[in-house]
Amino acid sequence: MKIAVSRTLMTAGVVFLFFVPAVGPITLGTMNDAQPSLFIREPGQSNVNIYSLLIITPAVFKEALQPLVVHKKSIGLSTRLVTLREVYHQMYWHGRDNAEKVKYFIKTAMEEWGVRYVLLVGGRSSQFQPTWYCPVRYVSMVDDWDAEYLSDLYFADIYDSSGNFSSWDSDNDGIYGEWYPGQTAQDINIDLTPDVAVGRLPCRSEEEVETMVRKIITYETTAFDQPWFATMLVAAGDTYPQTQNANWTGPEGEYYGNRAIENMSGFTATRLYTSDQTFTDKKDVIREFRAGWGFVYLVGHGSPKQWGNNALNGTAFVQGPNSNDMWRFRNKNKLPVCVVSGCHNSQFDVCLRRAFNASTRWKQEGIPECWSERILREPTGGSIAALGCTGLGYTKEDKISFKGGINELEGAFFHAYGQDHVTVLGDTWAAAITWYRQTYPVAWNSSGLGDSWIDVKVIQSWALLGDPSLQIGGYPE
Ligand SMILES: [Ca+2]
Ligand SMILES: [Ca+2]
Ligand SMILES: [Ca+2]
Repeated sequence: MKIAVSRTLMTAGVVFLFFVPAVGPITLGTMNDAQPSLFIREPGQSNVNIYSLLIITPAVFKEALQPLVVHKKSIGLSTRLVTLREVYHQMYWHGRDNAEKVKYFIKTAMEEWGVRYVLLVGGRSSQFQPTWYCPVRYVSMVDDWDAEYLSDLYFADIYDSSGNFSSWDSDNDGIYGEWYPGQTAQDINIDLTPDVAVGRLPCRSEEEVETMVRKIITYETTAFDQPWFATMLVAAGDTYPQTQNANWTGPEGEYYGNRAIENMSGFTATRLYTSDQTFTDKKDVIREFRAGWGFVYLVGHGSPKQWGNNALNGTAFVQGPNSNDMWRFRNKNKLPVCVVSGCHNSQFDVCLRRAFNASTRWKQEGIPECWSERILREPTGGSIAALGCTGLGYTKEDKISFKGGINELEGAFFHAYGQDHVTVLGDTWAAAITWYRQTYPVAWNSSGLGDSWIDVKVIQSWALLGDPSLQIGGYPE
């Protein structure tokens, strides 16, 4: 009888033994739905470079993702697709809920396969029930707007600073990332540094998956050396009017836009700024978007539906494109990486049900998809990826120290790409978060809503919607 013994899969101390006789798999102490381990390795076999990219998806999207798997393999990126059913079978003994099972699976896949990039496929599966195609993690960093918000960083911060599984729930009560206003953190010492690059395609139908697969394949095979790629569009304004606070001098959004441009060596930039009235209406952004850009950076204020910024000194709010305008871009296959700076633009749990509640309707959460989801899957153009906030986007103006905030994190992203040449999208995302994490150490015993609390929210809420293994600028033929 051939006996294969997997490594201890997880930290819970349960050795998962698989005996594999001729008649098929029999497992020790598991239920009858247990399956052979995906992680069996031969004695002495070192297989830590087996797969670079792990795609986790519900079975319903598996077929639509096959062309992406074929494409990734064809460009030399070893890729493994697993369904959530397989994940839950493999992690039968691990994880208190489905999101934690996914996280344990990612940990095992890193250790047994050498996975570096994880693509989560699936958004909400209902506009009326709180159900998902692929699990999400809410964190309880409560402020007077967000009782909780989504954090995909949870799936990337696998290890704590001691190398142990990072649960984000140190008090072990099944509520994650708890830090309430005016109190010290209940879930402390969360590492927050990514150990693997994680992105999500928050798709809700096979058709949306097909659109994203087509966009990714087209981008990676055609963007290389194209003149449009070496260009960057920035739209911004006076995020904080000085009329409201003497410290809020000058147009902050434009300042950060200029800094991003300075970091993007070799890129030709176009600025649409409210201060010189090149940005006075959303038509200005829509018109320019059509030309196609390597990067688009929109710096201002947002909601799940809208984005814009103030005219100088806050004399008026200039609306930029909202989620109903994406079809107007018509930039076809010239797809930018879009960094949208504002509150809630990437709040990908919005749904129609929230239109029936006065508070969530007022917050513009009663819509079928958020701004970043919409631009990501627009079939006639839009973007190849969207980076933005799932909650309130705190800036340095919200901090006592007057340093850091979401704009600094975005700047680190452009610095990582333009100066440090980190060209795989998920790595660029991770580099920015890692820089921020190191630059602004967290005091977990400080008060909720204070500077450390803000720093935690800034990096937890900054979601990468897109393929983390995307080669920015595509591959040469
Ligand atoms: Ca970590
Ligand atoms: Ca907790
Ligand atoms: Ca200002």
